[in-house]
Amino acid sequence: MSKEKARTKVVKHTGENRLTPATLISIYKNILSTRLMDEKMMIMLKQGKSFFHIGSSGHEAVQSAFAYALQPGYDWAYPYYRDLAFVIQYGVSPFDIFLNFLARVDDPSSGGRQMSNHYGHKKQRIVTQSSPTGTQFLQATGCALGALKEGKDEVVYVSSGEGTTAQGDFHEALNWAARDQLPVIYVVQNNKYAISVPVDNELAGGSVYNIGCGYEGLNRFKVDGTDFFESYQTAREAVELARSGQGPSLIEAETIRLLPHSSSDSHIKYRSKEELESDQRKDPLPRFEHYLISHKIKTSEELAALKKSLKTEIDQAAEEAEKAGHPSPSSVFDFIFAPPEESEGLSYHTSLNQGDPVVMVDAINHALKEEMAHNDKMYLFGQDVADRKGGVFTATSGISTMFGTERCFNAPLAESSIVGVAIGMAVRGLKPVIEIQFGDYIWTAMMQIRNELSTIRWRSNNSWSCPVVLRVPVGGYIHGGLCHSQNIEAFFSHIPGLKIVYPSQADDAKALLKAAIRGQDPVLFLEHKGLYRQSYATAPEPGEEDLLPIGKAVVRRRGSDATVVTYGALVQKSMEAARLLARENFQIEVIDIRSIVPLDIELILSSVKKTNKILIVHEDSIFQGFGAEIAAQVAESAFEYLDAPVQRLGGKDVPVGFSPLLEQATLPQIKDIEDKLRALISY
Ligand SMILES: Cc1ncc(C[n+]2csc(CCOP(=O)(O)OP(=O)(O)O)c2C)c(N)n1
Ligand SMILES: [Mg+2]
Repeated sequence: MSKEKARTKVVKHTGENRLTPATLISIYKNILSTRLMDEKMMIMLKQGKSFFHIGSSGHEAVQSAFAYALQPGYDWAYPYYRDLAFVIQYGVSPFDIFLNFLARVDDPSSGGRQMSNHYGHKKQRIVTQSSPTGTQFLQATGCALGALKEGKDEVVYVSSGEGTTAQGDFHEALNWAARDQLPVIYVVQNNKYAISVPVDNELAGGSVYNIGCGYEGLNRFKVDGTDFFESYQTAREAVELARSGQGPSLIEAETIRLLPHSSSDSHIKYRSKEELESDQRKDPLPRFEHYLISHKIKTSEELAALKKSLKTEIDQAAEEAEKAGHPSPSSVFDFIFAPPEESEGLSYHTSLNQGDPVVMVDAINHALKEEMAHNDKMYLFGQDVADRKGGVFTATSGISTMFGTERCFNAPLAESSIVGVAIGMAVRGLKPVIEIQFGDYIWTAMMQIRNELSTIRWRSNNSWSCPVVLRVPVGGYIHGGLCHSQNIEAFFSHIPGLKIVYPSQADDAKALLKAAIRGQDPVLFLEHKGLYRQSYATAPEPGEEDLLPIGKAVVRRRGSDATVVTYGALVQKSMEAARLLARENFQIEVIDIRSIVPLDIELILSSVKKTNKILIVHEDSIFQGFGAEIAAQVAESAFEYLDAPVQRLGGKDVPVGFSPLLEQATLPQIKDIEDKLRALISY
């Protein structure tokens, strides 16, 4: 289909459907079960059995319609917290929902780790959902991109409320999906409120359907989401379009929110009695009942009997779930990273092969090329990464030419898109290795990194993993000013579930990047721009199977008078300071930690126990810099061995200026290290 021919329509119910009476009854049971479960959970909440609930009541028709139009376990689903009717129609049992509600260990969503209503089910292909509104859109888009790359005709469903369409991630997702004509369906359930904020206060023009109009190639539908038949007609059309390669669809489904936003909300504060009454008249449940009776599929007596038996079933499911076990407190540490069995088969080398000398950026380029050849599930994308540019630093030069633009391609200029799409590809078993062009611009992707990427394994209790590698050029000393000089490791080191590597030499860069790519965890791989072509960061090139373990520091220079712990661009400067001091017979030990997370604290402590003095040196500004963590751990674990207070040297707590004089005044210099060391030794 040409992009110009994308469908746009306000759907009108034709009154026709080809569904059998048995199917209609099963749909009715789904809608009714959802309603009964909402009621049951609100009662259990009042009994103090759980802590939170978000109701689906009023949204059931459109949710049931889309779940019915898709193939559970084949198609992929990113349902939002209000999607109970969707998930049970998609094959999750009421018992499993109650396990989630009660935070029990067998809850298939998260084993009691995430709040209720955060759905996930590996077998049904319901991908673990987190709490930020909007992040799911880009991940669903990435999952759809993955389907396309793998040549599968799978469709991806993703949903949210209307308020969430004000988020940038929503618009970024529409842009990418329309650009690549991806098989993804965005179902926006418009219940007119985002908690208390009305839709016309949320969106310019107040219409989700209209707001999608600028994305060429996007099919758009507007339906009455309280009408099952209208919703189902649209769902079938959107699924058919996606499955047959005719592009993504945006559906605005008008729904009603019969309950307050959540169990923590009281909507009588901001909604009128008249409005609430008018919503009741659109309730999909009695409307569906009326349909079944008027079409002589069921009598009202039969429906009453059905309701009674379903209520018993729901009550029993809840009771059974109450008997289930709780997660054990000691399990909190499980699945921050991949369990050891997932990393089996990786063999690490601590002494690397010695090939020809290579500069760091070429070592990285070679690692990427070798790994692209090694793993055909690997995809490489970012801004400007494709040839002929091959990356603004040439790290990806030649790769799209060698492996095709199917596997190495330019992403839109949107960091959240790059990370979100990579997450969606990774959960389905692909290996995205992405480039964020400058660390200074990673911040728009922070939500995807902090609340999604790094939590997926833990929050799904090991059901899902997300081994994305993010390559990020960082650092200063290159006259880059405020926004091309930043160091970012301290911010990210605070996030459990994310490994961080920061090499100082070409050989380490290659062998560590290869280990990151072959591993099963998300890795933030920091590359210092100033080291890319530095002669002192050049090293003999390691071989194709040389992998260095992440989390192992190295002693770059042995000494007995003091230990310098450092990384990145400060390794060479510290080595230089040590060399100058050696002329005065001071012997400085220099440790290059190479990985920020995990931190090789053992090597640091063993050195401090020998030298009894420590200086931590980094380029990033000093206040809350990563050195603070090292200092604290050394003070805690080696206090008795210290002959002087733990010392730190870092960048000044100011932005990096463009003028060489300002830059020099801000970033640590060799002389600064030398002075600090001299003072430390003579303490
Ligand atoms: C990024 C982010 N900001 C704020 C919140 C808090 N929050 C949760 S739901 C919600 C309202 C969402 O409204 P809408 O998208 O219309 O969905 P609805 O709940 O009405 O179905 C808000 C503000 C959040 N979870 N994530
Ligand atoms: Mg809403």
